[in-house]
Amino acid sequence: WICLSVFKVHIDIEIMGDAKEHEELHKKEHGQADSDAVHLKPGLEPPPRVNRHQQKEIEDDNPNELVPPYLGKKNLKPIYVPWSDYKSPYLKEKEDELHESYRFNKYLSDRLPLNRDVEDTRPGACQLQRFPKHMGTVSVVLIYYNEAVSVVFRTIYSVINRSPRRLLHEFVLYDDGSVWEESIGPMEAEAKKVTDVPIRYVRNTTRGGLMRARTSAANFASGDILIYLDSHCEVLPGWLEPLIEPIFRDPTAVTCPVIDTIEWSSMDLVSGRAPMSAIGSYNLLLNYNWYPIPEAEQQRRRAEHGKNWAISPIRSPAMAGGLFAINRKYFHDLGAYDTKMNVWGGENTEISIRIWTCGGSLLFTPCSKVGHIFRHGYPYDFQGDHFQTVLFNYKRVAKVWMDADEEFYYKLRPMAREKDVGSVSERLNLRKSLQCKPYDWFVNNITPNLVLEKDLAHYGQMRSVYKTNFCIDNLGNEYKGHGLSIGTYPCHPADGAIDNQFVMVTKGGIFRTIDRCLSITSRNVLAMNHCFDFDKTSYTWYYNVNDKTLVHVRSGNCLDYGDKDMVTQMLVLPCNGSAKQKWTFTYNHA
Ligand code: LR7
Ligand code: MN
Repeated sequence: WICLSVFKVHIDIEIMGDAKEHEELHKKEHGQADSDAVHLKPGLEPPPRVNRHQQKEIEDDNPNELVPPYLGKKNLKPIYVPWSDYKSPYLKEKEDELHESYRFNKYLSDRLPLNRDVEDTRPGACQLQRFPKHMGTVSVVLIYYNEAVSVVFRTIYSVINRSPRRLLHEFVLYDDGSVWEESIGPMEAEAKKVTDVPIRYVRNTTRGGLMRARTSAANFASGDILIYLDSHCEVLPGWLEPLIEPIFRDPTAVTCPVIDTIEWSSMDLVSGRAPMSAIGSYNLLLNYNWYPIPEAEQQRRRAEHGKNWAISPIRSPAMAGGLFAINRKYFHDLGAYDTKMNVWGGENTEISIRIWTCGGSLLFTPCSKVGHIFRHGYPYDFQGDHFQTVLFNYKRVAKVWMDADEEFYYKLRPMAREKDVGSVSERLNLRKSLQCKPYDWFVNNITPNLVLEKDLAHYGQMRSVYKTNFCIDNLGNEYKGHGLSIGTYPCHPADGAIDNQFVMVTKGGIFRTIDRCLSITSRNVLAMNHCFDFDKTSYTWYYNVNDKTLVHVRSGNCLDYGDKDMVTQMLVLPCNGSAKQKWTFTYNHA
């Protein structure tokens, strides 16, 4: 089959068998034809899924051959952005100006080689692994909106240079209707000189948001496995084989690489923002976060993987969202994405719950690492208020997937209750037809951090009687680690986002924030812990509605305000009846 790339000019591209379906879907979603730059030619037979490189190798191969991971090419002659002035003196003003729009150092990116080397920072044992030589072929799918072309192509070059050719089927480059014009034509012409991996370029005329873009882009792919990457990544040596091996063994496995940080300012690749000792999950407000690997999961890995257990795949409740590999057919069977979600956010939670409850599994693969530019803000608008757009998507997740916990979510996020999010019947039907397990199963078996007694006795903001304008507040420490202290802060307006001040006392005596359980240290300091795998001997509390004290049951002591206005640490002290030890909650249930 012929593979053509598309510049901004009109060129016919031959796409796979489901072109018609794709067009239909697109019309339904956008009420118009797909794109003016791409002219679809429906009704063609799908191409054979084995590329000719693979074909040739299969012919002269021992089919059972095991091979080491491909570590890639190094010290290549640098390739630069064709129109770049990378040799001219560095202009600080230019750098600042571009940073303003792109929210990362685009000026520097445009001057750095597109095919730069990166170190293999994986554990040493990763290089000793052996993989089946043929595990199917991969379509690398990049969607983007207002992205700097230099980072898109640095992503592409990194994949080309660090993946064995036999496994690469194509790139799908899907421009989600960018309004900043930077032509990819000359870049693509350069890339063609060093690779024959097809680059399928598709340009949507209107912005669909990342859920619709990823769903639509998948219809242009024909490899066995889809690998989604954000359009500002660089893969590390040996990234591909460990990422796709679990899918080769089980097509319902979905895998995520370990994510390294490409710093937005220096463009340096730094190991370990999301350490390989983490799982992904989300908190009670559905925000994604990293958590330590539960002890039970470590035991499973030790039992199943022997001496190399430390580099074995980790079962993770959720994915961050942008970087993952999935069998292409499985992606479609599983219902792609909820295409009624908008712009950004929530799709990661949705697909994660769907994977687990509908019979699949989600794995983090420690030997596969990919760098990602954590930008310094967003280079695009959220088609409305950022918070409200994300809330819309989250509520759709709650309505479709969370059963009775939908109500619990509204308790914590009252603003979501009245929000109109349109019909979710299509997604509910999907859930039914896939015979997915209940949300409770997910909570009890997959997400240790969400296991929680849902009967709340007292919750909302916890206000001091001693200083009535001050509330208990996690001071943003919640996401910083384990055992961190919690303090007080001026109370936020109750009808706003009070996330940092939301606390609960359950009927069983658990005192917690949105994401952490509260206990006391040996020095009687109130501290935040992950709600699993921690010493639970000192975590039971009792709120006395009559004298308004919060009593730490084992010691019999009371939570005390302390002596400053705004405290960053709180103690439990012998109860003394003073106003410093009196508190009120927004809501109390008998
Ligand atoms: O309207 C849009 N159309 C798009 O095509 C908005 C975005 N996009 C593209 C965009 O160009 C990018 O390639 O979608 C991709 C993701 O957008 P980012 O890079 O602005 O998102 P992010 O990296 O800040 O956000 C993370 O969470 C999102 C939740 O919806 C997505 O799942 C992102 O893919 C996800 N990124 C990662 O998981 C990378 C690692 C994060 C960590 C740790
Ligand atoms: Mn990103």
